[in-house]
Amino acid sequence: VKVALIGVGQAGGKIVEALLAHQDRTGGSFVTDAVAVNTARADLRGLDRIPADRRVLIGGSRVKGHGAGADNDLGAELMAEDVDEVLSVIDEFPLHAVDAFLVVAGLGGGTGSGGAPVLARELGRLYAEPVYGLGVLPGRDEGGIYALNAARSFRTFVDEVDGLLAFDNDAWRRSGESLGDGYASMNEELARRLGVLFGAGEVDGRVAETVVDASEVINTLGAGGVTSIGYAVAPVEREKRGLLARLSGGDAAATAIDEGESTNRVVSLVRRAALGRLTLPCELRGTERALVIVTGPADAISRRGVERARSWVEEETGTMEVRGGDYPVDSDFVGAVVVLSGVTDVPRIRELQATAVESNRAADERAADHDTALADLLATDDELEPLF
Ligand SMILES: Nc1nc2c(ncn2[C@@H]2O[C@H](COP(=O)(O)OP(=O)(O)OP(=O)(O)O)[C@@H](O)[C@H]2O)c(=O)[nH]1
Ligand SMILES: [Mg+2]
Repeated sequence: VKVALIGVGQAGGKIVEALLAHQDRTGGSFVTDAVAVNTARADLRGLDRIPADRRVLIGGSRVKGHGAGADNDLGAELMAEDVDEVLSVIDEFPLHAVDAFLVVAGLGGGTGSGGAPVLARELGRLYAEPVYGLGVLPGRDEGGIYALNAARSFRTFVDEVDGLLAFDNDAWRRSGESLGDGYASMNEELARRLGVLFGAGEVDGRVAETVVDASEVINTLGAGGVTSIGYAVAPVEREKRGLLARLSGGDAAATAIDEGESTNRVVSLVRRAALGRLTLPCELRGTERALVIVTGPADAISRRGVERARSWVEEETGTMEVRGGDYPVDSDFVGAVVVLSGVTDVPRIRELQATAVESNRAADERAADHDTALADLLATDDELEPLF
């Protein structure tokens, strides 16, 4: 699946660059183009892979390149005012090569949180290609304003895209790491998962029926709703295989053993991917659609394993709509990606929405208290005449 990436805000830009770095490292080709949009000039300068003519400063006449300061109403306004500048850069993309757009943003701040849903709406209006979102949820320790921003942005963003991929910083935080180091490794983990998801369906020259194609990815993501992704890897043990083949003395016996082994390996990898840490932790039950992608050297991907894993995912999720296939690559490991789309049992989203509602109520209360306190502090108009 060829995607055009648009990062909005600082997190958006950094994650887009992490995807570009991942693609360079793995020799992939799923990113057709990449743009970064920000209200902060310094954040745009801090990027290093996205070329200067693909960095768009918005809101310059109002916030002078200093950012939206975690005000996502402002972020949305600035994007709406300057969206034509963003669209004119996107218009230069080789669109015939683009299967989908991916709008990436951290939802806790101002620029990405407010701007990403506005941009997604415009893209959806103008282009026939699906528009996906990638929304990053703030950590619990980031505080009330970030939770409130994320909760409001999330519910808006999900309505404006054909599918919202979610990543929860809170679930991926590691203690003892500086925030910067933490983000770098989190962005890499995310890139690895998206690399398999979008890289699948880009396999040239191999048209085996079992290879995942772009339409399977799009049909899984593309009917709206929230998507979470699981991932697991295991090394391929070539020496052991060679030894077994020698000991058993015959090719047929060796193949039989290998097939059983690799079937089990694929099934257990897929289970680990689905039951381990997801990009957005959620219950498997209640998922609307799923996609199982097994990647690695073609001879190590057991077809029977993929089929069994698919049935297992069907049982666990309770949906019949489980697609699956291989994504052959040259590597010394086998990996499994499980895409869960249309997930509904997500404790973290429920919690964010509740926190946001509560902090809204508390803010109203505080504002009222503050008005009373200020009135108390100052003498009244009868006691002291104001200047004008
Ligand atoms: N996963 C990940 N999350 C990040 C990263 N940088 C920031 N975040 C998260 O994204 C949220 C939004 O932060 P920014 O992207 O800096 O905000 P912004 O969109 O630039 O908005 P303003 O600075 O308020 O204009 C933060 O609350 C963090 O939770 C990153 O590199 N990776
Ligand atoms: Mg910023």
